[in-house]
Formats: sequence, structure tokens, C-alpha cells
Amino acid sequence: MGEECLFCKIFAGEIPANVVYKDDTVMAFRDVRPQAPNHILVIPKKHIGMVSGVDEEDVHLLGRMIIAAKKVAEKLGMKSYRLVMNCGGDAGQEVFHIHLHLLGGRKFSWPPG
Ligand code: DGP
Repeated sequence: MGEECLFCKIFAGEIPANVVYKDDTVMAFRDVRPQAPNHILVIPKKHIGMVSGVDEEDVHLLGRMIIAAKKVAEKLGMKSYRLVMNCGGDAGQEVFHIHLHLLGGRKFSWPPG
């Protein structure tokens, strides 16, 4: 665990969050600055700072994150949604513990800005 990591603390329950899913390895909670009517963050328990830091051993974990996102989307009645992972500051990453944005409840444009 990254001792000063915000998302490690949220996973551990040390900082409150609006949790919509949790199991032994991944957790999903509502983003505090929602960019859509439904904006959920899916995080792994394991501290990995950036997508560029994932390894072969993380293959299963990354799959678990997508399965969790799918379950949450179903639970919230979302039939169409966007999954986003920002890697690095220029891509918009602010919290350096990998997370999958699950966004839905409105129409999105493509390409993104
Ligand atoms: P990114 O920019 O990809 O690193 O996304 C980080 C997201 O995390 C951003 O949309 C806002 C959200 N966020 C930051 N701090 C908190 C917090 O304390 N609680 C929750 N629920 N979300 C947070």
C-alpha cells in the first residue's frame, strides 16, 4: 500500500466514499467531481501508480476491474457507457493509483477533447 495514497486509503475505509461495489481485490465508488450523471471509479486494492506500471502479473487484476465495471453498469441500469483510464499528467491523470472511470447517463462525443 502506498502510505500517502488517497485511493489506498479509500480502499482501506480510512477515507469515506460512496461505494457501489467491493470485493477482495477491487472496489468501485462514485467520483467526487462527476463528469456524467453516473461517474464511478473502479480501483484495485493493489497500489499501482499508473497504467504504464502494470505487469504481466496484473493481467487477472485488470480483468477484474473491467468485470466490476460491467457489474456496476448493470446494477445502475446503464446500457451504454464509456470506460477511461488516464495515464500520466498530459492525459489528465491526477490521482496516481490506477483507476478505471465508468461514465454513463449521457451522450458522449468522439474523439475526446
Ligand atoms: P484522474 O484525473 O484520471 O486521475 O481521475 C481522478 C478522479 O478522482 C477525478 O475525477 C476526481 C476523483 N477524486 C479525487 N479525489 C477524490 C476523493 O477523495 N474521493 C472521490 N470519490 N473521488 C476523488
